[in-house]
Amino acid sequence: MSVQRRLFFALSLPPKLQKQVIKWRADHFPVEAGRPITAANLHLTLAFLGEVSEQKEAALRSVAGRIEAKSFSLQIDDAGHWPGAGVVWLGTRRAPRALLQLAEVLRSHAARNGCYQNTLPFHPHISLLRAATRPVAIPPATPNWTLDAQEFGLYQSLYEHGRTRYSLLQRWPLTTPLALP
Ligand code: 3AM
Repeated sequence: MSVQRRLFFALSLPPKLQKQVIKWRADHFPVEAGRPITAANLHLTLAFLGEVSEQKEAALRSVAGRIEAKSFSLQIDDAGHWPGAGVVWLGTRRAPRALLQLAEVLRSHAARNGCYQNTLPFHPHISLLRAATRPVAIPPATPNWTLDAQEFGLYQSLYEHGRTRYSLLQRWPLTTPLALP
């Protein structure tokens, strides 16, 4: 049987933004609110693929390499709590069209390759806390940071020594929109 890897497409956060997010989280949530996601694991999922065979992974990498999607800037200006999923997250009030298109194309290729896609609408978010199933106060004033997305990546989710680690396998550039004269 071929080896299967747990994969997803995502945007990463630059180190400066990781630090801002970690500080904001530490300043606004008590330790009992949930399990914090480590700085290096912070990401914005575009499409979750699940357990994928080598052949399927190769097909999805090939598809990803042919995507011509535009780079974009995302305002991180929203936050929320999904008690059912136990997730506290940061997100955006105005998802750029280029982000929605990129997620849509990745999700539809994933579905075509047999990777089940959640039927819930895509809600771009950066998970901050997991196992946050009890009520959590979300700060009324959310930050206003910018994530400049110039590339997207394929990540492997690994569970090692009792911890989840996300490993970047490959990244692809997003094209820079032409400047208007
Ligand atoms: O961006 P977040 O942290 O919400 O929740 C998992 C994480 O997303 C999600 O994939 C990302 C990397 O692990 N994930 C895990 N299992 C999933 C599933 N069965 C899933 N998303 C959809 N369906």
